[in-house]
Amino acid sequence: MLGSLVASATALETIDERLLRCGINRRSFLVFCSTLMIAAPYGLAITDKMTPEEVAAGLGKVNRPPIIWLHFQDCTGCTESLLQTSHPDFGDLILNVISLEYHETLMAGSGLQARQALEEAVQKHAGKFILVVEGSIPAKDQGIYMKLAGRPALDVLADIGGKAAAIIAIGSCASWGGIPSADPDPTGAVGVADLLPNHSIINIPGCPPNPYTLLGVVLQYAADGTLPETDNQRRPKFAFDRDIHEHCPRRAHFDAGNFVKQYGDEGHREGWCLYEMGCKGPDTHAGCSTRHFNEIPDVWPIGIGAPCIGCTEKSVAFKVPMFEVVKLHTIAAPPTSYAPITTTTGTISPLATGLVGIGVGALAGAGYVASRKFSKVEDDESAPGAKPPSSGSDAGSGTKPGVSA
Ligand code: FSX
Ligand code: SF4
Ligand code: F3S
Repeated sequence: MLGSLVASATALETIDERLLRCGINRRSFLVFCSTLMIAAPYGLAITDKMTPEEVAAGLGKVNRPPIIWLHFQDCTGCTESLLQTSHPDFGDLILNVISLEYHETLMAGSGLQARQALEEAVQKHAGKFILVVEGSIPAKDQGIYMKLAGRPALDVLADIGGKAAAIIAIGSCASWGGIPSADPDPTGAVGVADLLPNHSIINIPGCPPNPYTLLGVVLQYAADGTLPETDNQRRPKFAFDRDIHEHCPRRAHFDAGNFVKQYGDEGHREGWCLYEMGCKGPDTHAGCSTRHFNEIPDVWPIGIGAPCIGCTEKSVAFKVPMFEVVKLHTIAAPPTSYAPITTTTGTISPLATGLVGIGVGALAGAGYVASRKFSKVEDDESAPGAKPPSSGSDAGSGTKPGVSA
C-alpha cells in the first residue's frame, strides 16, 4: 500500500493502466464505482445517469489525479475514514485510483526526507495537483502555535495552496475550525477558506466526513476539470443538499411522538427518535442517513443509537451543547406535523356509489384479462363462465404451467 505513496514517474498514468499494472481486478473497480454512485447519486457529473460499467469505462481513461495532503490541527480521523474501509483491499484500491504524492501520516519518511518529498511533489505537479487539507490552521499570534519545518502552518498553506489547481478542505476542522476552534479556542483555529477566500475551495465538512464525497469530487475534477456545484458554504450539493432528519430511519418515531428520554431506556432499546437527547438531525445537512460509513449498513451515529451532533454544520457542532434540543425551522413539531388519522366523513350519494362500483368492476375485469394473458392456463375454474373441472381429472398433473395443451 505504501508503495503507491512514493512520487514516481508513473504518477500520470491512467487509472486503467495503474490497476492493470498492480494486478487489481476489474470487479473490484466496478464495486468501487457502484459504491461511488450510491454515495453521490445526484449532481455529481461522473455518476449522473450512468451504470457502474459506464462510470468505470470513463474513469479508467482518466489520469490518476495527483494529490498533496497536508495535516494541520487534526485527529487524523478523516484519513482513517478514507482508508479503514470494511474491505482492506478497498483502501489499496483507493490509493491506486488517486496518486497520493505526499501524506505525512502514511509516508515512511520523516524530517528532511519528508520535506524534500513535499518540495519535489509541489514542483513536479505545480498548477495541476489537488491540495487536500486536513485540520484547522492556528491563526492567532501570527500562527506561532504550529510550525512545519520551522515555518508557521499559515505560511505553508499560503505557499502550497497558491500552487494548487484546487483545494479540498476535508473535515470540519479544515472547513471552518472544527474541534480546535471550540471555546476557548486557544490557537485561533480557522478553516482554509478563512485564509484563502479567493481560491477554488471545496469544503467537505464532517467529523469525519464520508470518504466517498472526497473521492467523488477528486475524480470529477480529474475527469473533466470541473468542481461540483456547491451551496453557500462551499459544500458540494450532491452530498449536502438534504438534512439528516428528512431520510432518518427513526423519522416515523419522531412523527409519532416516540422519543428516547434516557440512554438505555425502553425507547432507546426500541430504536426511537433521539430528538430529545439533543439530536441535531433536523438542523444538519449531510447524507449520513442514506450513505453509511465503511460500507457497513447502519454504521453512522444515529444508526448505532447516538444523536447526530451536527458535525457538518458550522454553527452547530462544537458550538451548540450536545444535549441541547434544536429548534425545528422547516417542519412543524409533532404531533401537528402529521396528517389526522380520523377525519370527519360525510354521506355518499347512491349515484356516486354506483359510479365507483362500475369503476372497480372495470378494473377487476381488466386485471383478470391481464392475468389470463400471463398464465395461459386454459382450465381455470375461477374464471367467470369457465367450465367446471371434469370429474376424475387430476388437477395437479397434465398441462405444464404456462404451456397450452
Ligand atoms: Fe477534524 Fe479530521 Fe474531526 Fe478528526 O483529522 S474533522 S477532528 S474527525 O479527522 O480534522
Ligand atoms: Fe432521526 Fe434525529 Fe430526526 Fe429523530 S430528530 S428522526 S433521530 S434525525
Ligand atoms: Fe455528523 Fe450527524 Fe452525520 S454527527 S456524521 S452529520 S449523523
